[in-house]
Amino acid sequence: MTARSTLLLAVPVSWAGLWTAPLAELAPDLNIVVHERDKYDPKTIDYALGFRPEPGLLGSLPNLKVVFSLGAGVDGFLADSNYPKQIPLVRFVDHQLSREMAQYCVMHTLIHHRQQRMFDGFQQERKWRQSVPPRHTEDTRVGILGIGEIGTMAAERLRDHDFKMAGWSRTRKQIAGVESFAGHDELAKFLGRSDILICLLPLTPDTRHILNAKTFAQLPKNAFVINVARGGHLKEQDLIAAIDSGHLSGATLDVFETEPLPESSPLWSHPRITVTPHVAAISDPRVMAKNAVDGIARHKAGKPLENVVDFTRGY
Ligand code: NDP
Ligand code: OXD
Repeated sequence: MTARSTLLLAVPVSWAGLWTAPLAELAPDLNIVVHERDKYDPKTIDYALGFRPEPGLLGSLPNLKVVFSLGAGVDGFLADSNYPKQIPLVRFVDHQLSREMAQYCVMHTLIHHRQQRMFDGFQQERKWRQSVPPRHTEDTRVGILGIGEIGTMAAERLRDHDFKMAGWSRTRKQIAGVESFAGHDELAKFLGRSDILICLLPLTPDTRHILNAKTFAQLPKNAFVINVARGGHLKEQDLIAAIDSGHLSGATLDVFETEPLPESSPLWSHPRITVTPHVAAISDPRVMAKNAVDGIARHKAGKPLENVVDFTRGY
């Protein structure tokens, strides 16, 4: 790194240490300031790194050059109506993150497919029950909404477990063993063939509340839903109603409209819903720090940045 630049870390102060240490180690010449912990002049900030920065913050930095997201999803930035869209926003794309996400999808697909929660119940009751109707993997159709970086890896790994795979995206894909459905015109057909539906879409105005009563009605009876993308994709009351009516067999949810999920939420205790606290993938802060340091070096060298968000698409 040539001239000394300043990076603003826009994360809760109690978490900041996770990134300041690897950033300082990887880029000793980089000046690091933590929002709400350190005093700083907004004019001195060249780069910013964060996940859900407070609205208006990034727009108040007159010399900001690049923003780096700590997450793959950038809805936390785009929710800020004052986000400075002339400044490139780089999202986090990482093999390890995709692998953990794919693992979560495989694990919860298998837990459902192999009826593990039912066996957990039998164990609680000390019941030895072998007379369980088999489910044939080749006949079980898994559909992934969003077949990007993470969705593609999840689809390939589930395909390798012999599930019948399909993906839905804006543009047509060619992935061996994964049927491609593209655009709104093909959504109903895609849903109609999805016994297990996994949401891996970015949260944008087009995809908000895509997991709603109409969508659930288009799924086959007894379909199962896994939402691992954003809570804003799901209408929680519609999901509960579709499960309670007997149309859906259940759901696994890692993300919620309000996080942390309030103690009063009925999702916690629903017998057919599994809740995890937004932990499908926990990225290594060192990898995240390296991503930002490499991006800063590219920017300084005048090289094109990678994984830049397209503000017109919203992801
Ligand atoms: P990508 O941008 O690589 O992929 C997004 C996919 O969604 C693409 O296939 C894209 O289509 C498709 N898509 C977007 N908008 C539409 C639309 N309107 N209609 C149809 N398809 C659409 O994202 P990632 O795979 O990297 O990440 C996906 C999401 O996963 C993140 O945005 C984040 O919300 C979530 N996530 C959750 C984590 C967790 O711990 N729970 C951790 C990491 C990510 P096309 O390919 O045609 O552009
Ligand atoms: C992400 C996340 O978007 O952790 O990376 O949710």
